[in-house]
Amino acid sequence: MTSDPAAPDIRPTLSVIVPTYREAANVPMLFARLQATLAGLPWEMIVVDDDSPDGTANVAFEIARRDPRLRCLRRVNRSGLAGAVIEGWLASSADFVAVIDGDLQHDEAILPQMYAALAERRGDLSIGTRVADPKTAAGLSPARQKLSNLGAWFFRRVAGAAVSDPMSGFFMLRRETVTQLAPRLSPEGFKILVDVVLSSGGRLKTVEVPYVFRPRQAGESKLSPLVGIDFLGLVVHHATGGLLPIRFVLFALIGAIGLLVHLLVLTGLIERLGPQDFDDAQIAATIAAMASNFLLNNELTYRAYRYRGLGMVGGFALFALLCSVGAIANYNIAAWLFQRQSVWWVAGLAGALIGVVWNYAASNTFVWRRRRVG
Ligand SMILES: Nc1nc2c(ncn2[C@@H]2O[C@H](COP(=O)(O)OP(=O)(O)O)[C@@H](O)[C@H]2O)c(=O)[nH]1
Ligand SMILES: [Mg+2]
Repeated sequence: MTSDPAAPDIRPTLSVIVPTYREAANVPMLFARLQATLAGLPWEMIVVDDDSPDGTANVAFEIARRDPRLRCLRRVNRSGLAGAVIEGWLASSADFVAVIDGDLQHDEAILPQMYAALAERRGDLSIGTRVADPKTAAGLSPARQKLSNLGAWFFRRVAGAAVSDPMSGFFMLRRETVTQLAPRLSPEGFKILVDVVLSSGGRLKTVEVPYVFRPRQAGESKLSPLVGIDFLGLVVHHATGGLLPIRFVLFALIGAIGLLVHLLVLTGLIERLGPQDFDDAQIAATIAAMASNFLLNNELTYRAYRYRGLGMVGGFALFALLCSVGAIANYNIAAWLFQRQSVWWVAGLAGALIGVVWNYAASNTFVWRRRRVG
């Protein structure tokens, strides 16, 4: 036990959830900063770690042995950012729950303001909004700022909610709100705030607290800017009343990009080689499309289970093999349907649908199994 008067077993009013993957160096620093910022409020920090190879969970448990304000959920054979946050929220018994990145990029000093907005019932959802530093104008890079503005504009259109930084991973809500929303949230995503707002049907009154986004100090980023596409997946998922899982939406979206790659490569080769080499051009285009599908799915849809380095060769071979089975099924079903009712586009569409569902199921089950590498 520490001598800090806030430490004795008072039920926490606020649980701050920290999803971590390889953040061993940052966890003790974040805990110390929360102690300074949240002094006077019964709070706890819940680290949800996906079995990081750098021993993040052990670092957290080491602190937890001395101070009950830190708890750690260690997950094995399960990974993914949104799922970790949801599990952390559901492990809390506090009145308010927050989420903050474990890499010190979010400014924890605004937590009391975020808390006050909810406690004083000025809103249901407090969001930490990233803004540029007024002194140095540093913060998000111009490209990221543009992307972020575009995201906010699009979000306003689809969600009808004016949130200036919907991609923010730093926010707070009442635990009862989370309990109501939890069954509708997707554990596969990255942008959990988008999911929360869309799942609530835009009913949550939001309060924004600006802060300057800091550069990462220790460790490295695990998310590429590409994960912003998961935003589209979430929108389609909600537009279909939750029927299509976001992972499937991403998979199908990437499949559509693959089709584009196929047609581009085919056109390019035929223009160069001439139509007599159609068969070779078609094979090359198919391989290029498969490679594009594999790389994008590896980077995005199955990010938590992705192949790296040489492992990618084996992963790609397996993916290509299983997709070939999908292509054969697609071809045969379309041909059979065309014979029976001769509407070409119905037959083609049905074949393609069977193909994408097969490829998705096979990818989930065999290619990106529940495994975690590096
Ligand atoms: N539990 C868990 N945390 C993750 C996972 N991927 C990323 N994180 C954490 O999520 C937070 C944001 O990730 P980060 O790599 O900083 O993303 P960036 O700020 O967009 O570059 C950090 O605290 C990461 O440690 C994951 O698969 N599982
Ligand atoms: Mg970060």
